[in-house]
Amino acid sequence: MLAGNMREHPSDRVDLRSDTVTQPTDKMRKSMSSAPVGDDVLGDDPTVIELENRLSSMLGKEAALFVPSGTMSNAIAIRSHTKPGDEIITEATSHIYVYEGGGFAALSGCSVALVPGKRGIMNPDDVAKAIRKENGSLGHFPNGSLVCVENTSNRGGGTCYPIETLDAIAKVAHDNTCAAHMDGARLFNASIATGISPARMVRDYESISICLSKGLGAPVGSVLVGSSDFIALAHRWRKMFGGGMRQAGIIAAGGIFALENHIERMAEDHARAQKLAESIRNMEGFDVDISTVESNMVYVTTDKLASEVIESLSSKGIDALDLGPNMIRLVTHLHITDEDIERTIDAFASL
Ligand code: TLP
Repeated sequence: MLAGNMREHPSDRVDLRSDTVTQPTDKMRKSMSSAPVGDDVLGDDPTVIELENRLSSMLGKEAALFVPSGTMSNAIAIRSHTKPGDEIITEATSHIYVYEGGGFAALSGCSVALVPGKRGIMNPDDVAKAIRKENGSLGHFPNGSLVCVENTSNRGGGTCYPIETLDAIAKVAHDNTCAAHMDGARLFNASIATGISPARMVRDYESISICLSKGLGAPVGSVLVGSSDFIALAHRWRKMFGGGMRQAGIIAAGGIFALENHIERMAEDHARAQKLAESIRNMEGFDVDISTVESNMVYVTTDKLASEVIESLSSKGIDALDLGPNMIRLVTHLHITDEDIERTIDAFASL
């Protein structure tokens, strides 16, 4: 299955920094260039409407909203579910906490209760312990009102939540009158890795954010999915956050193409990440916790400074990210071929 894969985007470099680096393929560009468009702020763009309808039905929900980025999608979800002074509950290394500029505080006026995760995965009991309520605290506590779950977990290593854990966390949230939001930036990776349908995974979640511009390989955009009432509220916040786009069908078409053509192939990205991980973990000076390699990411710990390793890799044509003093992340995606994996393994071996 892995053999004979062609690089869609010609480059003499192997770019493993993120799955966000993909370029639209020729076929995707063609579908974008011929997409019918309209003014989506006026609700007129047929391609945006088609994308939203497809994703809401794929996830078994009523409605969806196309937004410019995963960060905005999470921000709109948080703003729609909470009031200023509320608290969100999320895993300590989650994207919402670590990488969104503190948007939950600045844009929603929320504090955060952090749950320690194992490989980025929260335990339902720890989520329950982290939920605080104003009621009964003589006004001391904020109101925990939203539990956020990231699947796959990026900093966890691209790890996938077991379905029982997803269900149990949503139950804990609901038993404590909290909403449950899923940052499903890489939900389709989780689905391919676990064999569980996206609709089943998100069954008990009120809102889900899906990124089109990561493993799916579209150039721009995310989609927030939920009930009709929730999406009506989210639509208002998208307006206020400045995320309404006019003839957005031209980019939504890339998302539709990706949903039709790029989901099943993620299995190849996962197999290539596995190959990378297994080869690098046996090399002196490097280690990989293989139990975290469940999808398209490999986090490598290094004896040397990660920034130095990145520089040496770069001189050999391999691009990676240092995400800590001794931590390097490699992410496989649409443009990474078997030859690229061999080249990367050789580059690590020569360091
Ligand atoms: N993640 C990016 C960086 O910001 C770290 C990456 O290269 O992995 N949720 C999750 C789980 C994400 O990993 C990301 C992006 C987002 C949300 C935000 O998406 P964008 O970049 O579209 O705002």
